[in-house]
Amino acid sequence: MQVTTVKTHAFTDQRPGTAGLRRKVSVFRQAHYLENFLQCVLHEADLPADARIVIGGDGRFFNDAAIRTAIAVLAGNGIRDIIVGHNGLLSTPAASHLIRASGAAGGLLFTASHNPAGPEGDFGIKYNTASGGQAPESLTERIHRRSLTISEYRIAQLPELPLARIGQHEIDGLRLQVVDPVDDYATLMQGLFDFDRISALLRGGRFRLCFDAMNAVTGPYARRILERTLGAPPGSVVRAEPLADFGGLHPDPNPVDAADLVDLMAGSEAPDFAAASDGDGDRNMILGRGCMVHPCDSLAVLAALHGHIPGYRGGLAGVARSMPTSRAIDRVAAAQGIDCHVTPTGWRFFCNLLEADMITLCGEESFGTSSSHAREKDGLWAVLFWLDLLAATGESVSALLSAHWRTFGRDHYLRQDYFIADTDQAQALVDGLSHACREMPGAWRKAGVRAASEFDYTDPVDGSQSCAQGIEVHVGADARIVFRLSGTGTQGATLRVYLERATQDAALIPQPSQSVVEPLARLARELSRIEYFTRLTRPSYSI
Ligand code: G16
Repeated sequence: MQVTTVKTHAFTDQRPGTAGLRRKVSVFRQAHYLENFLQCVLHEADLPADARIVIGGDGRFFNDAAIRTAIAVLAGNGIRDIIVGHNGLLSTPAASHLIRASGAAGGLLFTASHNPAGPEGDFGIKYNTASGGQAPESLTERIHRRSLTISEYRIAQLPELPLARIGQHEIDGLRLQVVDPVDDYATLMQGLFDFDRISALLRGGRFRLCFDAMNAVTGPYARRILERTLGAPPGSVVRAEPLADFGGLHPDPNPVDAADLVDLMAGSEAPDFAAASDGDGDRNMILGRGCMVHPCDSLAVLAALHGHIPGYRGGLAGVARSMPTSRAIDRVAAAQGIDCHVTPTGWRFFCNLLEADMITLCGEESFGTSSSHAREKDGLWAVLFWLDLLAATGESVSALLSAHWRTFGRDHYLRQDYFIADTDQAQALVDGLSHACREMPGAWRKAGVRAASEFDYTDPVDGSQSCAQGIEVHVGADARIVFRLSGTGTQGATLRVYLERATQDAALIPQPSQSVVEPLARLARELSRIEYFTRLTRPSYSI
């Protein structure tokens, strides 16, 4: 194998965010950009010479070219054992599982999740460690530091790689295994859920479901598992073909980007159950006839009813949520006498807790839920969990949700996003809030502000610290506002304002969350002076 050392120059913008490095495709296509980053990952990941690496992506534009480049850089650095998904496809949870199941030293996942795809869209890369989970912050920071000084990388000259041919290929000293992306993942799901019970529900003909794969990676997974294995009628999975531009969609399963699914479930022809997933298959949105299950509630319901599910009958070691996620799960944990850990936003913060067996279920407001079966969030897993619950209880989605609220109360919840073109303005706004924390309870007592603080996290497993992870403002006895800047965008900044009010009041529980939290939204605008800093008078997006 011929290996070349290529002289390069450093890029200053290769600091990974909440979930890997995400940039415009045009940025990734600059000469040396991807190779540099990969070389820095390989330097810092400190892999053994015989390391096996798993590679896959969500199929978006540039996926194929990036994977070929990655294999060449890996081979150039002496890595000769590579597993790659057929045609470069692997959902994020399936890749996480494959890394663990194959004893790989790590994995490269090419995805920008729900961000738009295509030549003008976004691209991304994540490095996952042998645990199957995303690189911890300490490692991504080292990768970033190295990216600022890199001067050369090593790359192998390889013939055309047979990514479309499943099987084991020996190429000039490189062992390349091209695998079906669904096989191992489907077996994993079969071990967790009662497939006979779900199948009886779906095959009966009376129960109808619609799964929207949004032209992204989950199509082949959902078709195989829901239709071919479990017997949902063909056509139950829609937009099932992964497309390089996701068909122009923004594959983010939420009520704005999947509004047509919400409309379908509100109409007279609504099926019994609907769900959607995102670009790389780690997010989920669950809907019943006439209702959407907010992801914060979904996590709480799954935790409360886990005893119905074969894979979780042994009980939960504990649960976790990210700080901005509603506190619905906290009350379930308290009732079950288990710990509820609160982490910064970013799935990677759950990984140490999962590895240490401190938690079994975890989730986030950003439509992500998962368990100890993988080290990433898992969209289809959440769908199967819900279907198994429906099959076990014979109840509808809305009946399970209402019963949950009656038992535990409800957390009305809304997230408002402000797209701010000028990142300095966004930072100034957040800095202003953070400086004002100490005085806030005194200055805003009449408005009900009880406490305000910046969220700092100490990982209970390795003691690592992550500071300034958002600002939490407690209002009255039962409400909370959280402010933080998104770490997944590729342009400008996005201020996220999370509004939450918990209630046990039977009259308030069924009200729309939007109206219940509106006073908090007003207070959030006043506290943060959004209009002063950004001239924005209303959120760009509310979900
Ligand atoms: C990623 C992370 C999640 C996080 C979400 C939103 O999800 O894995 O942990 O909650 O981004 O992050 P932010 O608020 O910083 O934009 P995904 O599905 O995009 O990989």
